[in-house]
Amino acid sequence: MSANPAPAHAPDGDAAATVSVVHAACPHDCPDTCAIRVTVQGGRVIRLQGDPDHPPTHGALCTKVSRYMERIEHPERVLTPLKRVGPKGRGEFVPVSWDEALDDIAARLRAIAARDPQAIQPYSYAGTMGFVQGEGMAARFWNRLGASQLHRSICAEAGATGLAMTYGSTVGMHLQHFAESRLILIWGSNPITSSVHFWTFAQAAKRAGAKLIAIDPRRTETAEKCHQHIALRPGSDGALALGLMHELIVNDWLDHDYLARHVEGWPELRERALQWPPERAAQVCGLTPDEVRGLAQDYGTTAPAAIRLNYGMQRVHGGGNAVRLIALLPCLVGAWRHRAGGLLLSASGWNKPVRNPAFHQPHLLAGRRVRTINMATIGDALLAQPGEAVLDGGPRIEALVVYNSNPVAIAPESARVAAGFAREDLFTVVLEHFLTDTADHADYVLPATMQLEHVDVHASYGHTWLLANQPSLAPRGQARPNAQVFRELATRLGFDEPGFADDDMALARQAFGDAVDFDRLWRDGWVQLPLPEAPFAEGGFPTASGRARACGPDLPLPDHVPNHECAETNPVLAARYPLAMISPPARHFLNSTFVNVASLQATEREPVLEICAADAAARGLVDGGVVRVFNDRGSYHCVARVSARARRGVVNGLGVWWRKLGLRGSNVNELTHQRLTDLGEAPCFYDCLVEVERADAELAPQAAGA
Ligand SMILES: Nc1nc2c(c(=O)[nH]1)N[C@H]1C(S)=C(S)[C@@H](COP(=O)(O)OP(=O)(O)OC[C@H]3O[C@@H](n4cnc5c(=O)[nH]c(N)nc54)[C@H](O)[C@@H]3O)O[C@H]1N2
Ligand SMILES: Nc1nc2c(c(=O)[nH]1)N[C@H]1C(S)=C(S)[C@@H](COP(=O)(O)OP(=O)(O)OC[C@H]3O[C@@H](n4cnc5c(=O)[nH]c(N)nc54)[C@H](O)[C@@H]3O)O[C@H]1N2
Ligand code: SF4
Ligand SMILES: [Mo]
Repeated sequence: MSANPAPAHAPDGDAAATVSVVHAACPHDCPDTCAIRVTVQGGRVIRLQGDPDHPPTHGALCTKVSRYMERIEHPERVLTPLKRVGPKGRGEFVPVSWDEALDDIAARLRAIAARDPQAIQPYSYAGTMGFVQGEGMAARFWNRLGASQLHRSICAEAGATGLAMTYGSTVGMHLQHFAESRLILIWGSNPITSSVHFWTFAQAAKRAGAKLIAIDPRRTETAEKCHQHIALRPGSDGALALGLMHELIVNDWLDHDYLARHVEGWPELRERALQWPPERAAQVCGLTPDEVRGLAQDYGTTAPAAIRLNYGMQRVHGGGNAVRLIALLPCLVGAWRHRAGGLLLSASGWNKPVRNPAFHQPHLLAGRRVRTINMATIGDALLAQPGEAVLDGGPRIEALVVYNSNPVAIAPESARVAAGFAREDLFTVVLEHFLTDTADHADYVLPATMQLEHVDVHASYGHTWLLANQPSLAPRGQARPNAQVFRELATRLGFDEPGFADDDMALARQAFGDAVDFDRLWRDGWVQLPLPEAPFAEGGFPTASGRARACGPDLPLPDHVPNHECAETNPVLAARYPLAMISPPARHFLNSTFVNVASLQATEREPVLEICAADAAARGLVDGGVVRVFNDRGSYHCVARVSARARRGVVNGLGVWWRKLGLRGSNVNELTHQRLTDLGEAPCFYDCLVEVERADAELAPQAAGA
């Protein structure tokens, strides 16, 4: 069974001279989902560029993906199946054949499934966002097996849940219309790092005279290029939104007609907001009352005003409520009336109607109700005994199959995650490109293809185009697409339903429903979804009532919810660990992807903790010195950067390094915890108290990576 059509040109005969251009899509977990043009000659990629015709991409790829060939041709890429020979976590393997690996894996899974298939746990996220190599064949396999489900909460669930409660779906403004906004609040987002194509539109607006304001505890690359930076405390965004509403009300900067016709629960929300004068909001946020007033004035008196909200602000206890409050701001001022006004957190709801609901073949579950494990608490789940709530009434986890994710590095409280992965009685399979921290714990590592080597189709959570990814290279070594691996396991387990015979092209064809002309998508590389320009100019939110929702009989009013770890909720802890730590992405990594690409690692140099001069001086820390960052969960060694990027009382531990490439085999998630957000049961990476001390004597910086 062949998974891929032949790549554009194999290196034989005439083809060696032929130059062809192939449509690809960037697979990474990034709102920009760029269209890529791959120029191939003689089986080799001679050029990789952003598609100049695709409006969001406009010909440019970010620094990371411009280096894609370094990742594809990386000397440490896994090219054969590997079987563990050393202790878990040590990364000691021997090569084995695909048949040996798959036969053994199938036998082990069959034996566990005979007792209870729910003891088998898939663990995957958005290493690739492709529909085919994501859950395309995998979900069918898990459904048929009756394996445990996974709540894919690691990134966006608090915000997405809050947004959908407010608007009815994860929908918002169109990316390209930000270019026409007069005011842009860049809220909990660092687009120069994480969404550089949005930044291009924001800069166009800036050149045309728009004011840009960053709302972010960290003085990011983006914040320093905005006209103003509001450096609030992590987890205080809900309070800021309420303070802004207070000012919009008392100054009557409201669109009464919009509120009356298109918002449910406005009288109740108004009452709550009136309890939040700027002084109160400022106190919670660590700002001055004038900063709150000034921001409200800008927002209340400039049209069209747009908010680029992003997921950085919802990785705290109150992240869901904060998104609900912020999402209501454009309704107060009627910003939705203009196509360049409103808010964008996620655009993924726009493509929901064209996704094929039968794609994952839920009928294969055949009525079985299976338990769900939250990926945010995988550490606890792996260490739990039956009966503990984290196992959702199911059995102990006996087998784990990881693909498109690196949980040992990226999941919170990584000491617990690593301890779980180290369990001798756990059978672990990891589909990967590299020996990541997670793969080091596997019983089998299976070599996966990269984006230029396989078929896929993509949608975006930052824009409204669908993209095709045609293969342009033959797989390196013995690498196989994820979908092919699950198909072959299905065959070995005797799953003979027709869905398991679909090859990758068939899967690509099925991912979207009939509303999408697949042949056109495949030929052109991308198609735009037909959508209204100013979607909520006349209300029409995808809620039951068509109105945006502040509250209702089934929906309590949103409120400021303080962090799990802060002086307000836990003064004893805050006395011992007085610094709030956030861990936003380093610019040249994408989560833990690219950390092992030499040129990008060289740019980031070493794992760092940004700390302001006053907090550093109080602890005798010097710029460039090694520090120990710690709390009751563990210690993390990194290099101090005494920097104005950090505000007083907040330290920035840029993520997410591979543990084994860090200074002492740990990364920033050594310090984060597994408690969850108010909505969506998501992790609280940026809700974390720590203390810092010098550790130069313990470890010199030169020892990094040794
Ligand atoms: N280069 C690069 N690009 C990426 C990623 C990456 O790792 N590297 N990750 C990708 C992924 S998975 C995602 S989900 C998106 C994320 O997209 P964004 O959320 O836009 O990405 P970040 O750059 O993490 O920006 C989050 C910002 O929120 C700030 N922040 C932290 N806590 C708070 C808070 O409580 N309130 C407010 N207002 N701000 C806060 C951080 O300082 C940071 O600057 O980016 C994607 N793009
Ligand atoms: N402290 C802290 N922790 C965080 C965050 C943070 O800001 N701070 N961010 C969080 C967020 S927003 C997210 S989304 C998560 C992300 O966490 P993950 O989804 O685990 O993302 P990555 O770390 O990029 O790991 C993806 C892995 O998938 C692999 N991969 C890519 N493509 C393929 C493929 O086609 N096949 C196979 N088999 N493998 C593939 C890559 O090699 C890589 O190792 O991390 C979270 N963790
Ligand atoms: S990571 Fe984001 S910005 Fe970079 S190429 Fe991919 S989609 Fe574009
Ligand atoms: Mo994410």
